Amino acid sequence: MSKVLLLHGPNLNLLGAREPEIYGRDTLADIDAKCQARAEALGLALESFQSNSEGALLDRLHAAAKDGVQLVIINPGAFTHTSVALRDALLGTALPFIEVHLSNVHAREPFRRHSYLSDVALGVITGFGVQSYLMAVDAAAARLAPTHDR
Ligand code: CA2
Repeated sequence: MSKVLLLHGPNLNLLGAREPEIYGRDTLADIDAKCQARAEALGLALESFQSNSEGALLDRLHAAAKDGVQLVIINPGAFTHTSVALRDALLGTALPFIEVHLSNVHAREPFRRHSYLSDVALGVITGFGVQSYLMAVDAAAARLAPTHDR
């Protein structure tokens, strides 16, 4: 079974409580459960992890690479726009990854238009709420299938 890691960055543990007009009403636990169900249906083993700490996210990526994780789905939260360290960890571990965002980062403040990760991601899904994550799980399954269409 292919192993996929779902990583959530800072403040995403607050989902469901505030700013539902931007981020929707699902809690992080709801999102994890929906992704887990989709992954299971597609034959993927999915683990998820959230941290508000950049170092903890880097350590989880390093562990994932050693642990045979084949693909990462990541919502880096605000670290998207700030973190060279996260970019270096993703490149350094050589883990292929899909960047996801709940909101459309291109339709918000100008500083959200720049990502330190997008140019080295397999792809970016932004603006579809919880569907962004589910589309990423579908894309991961397609990518990890023995013969995938490019
Ligand atoms: O749209 C996304 O998924 C973001 O990655 C969310 C980040 C933001 O910094 C990115 O630009 C886009 C923020 C996550 C904060 O989540 C909250 C949830 C509820 C209440 C407050 C913040």
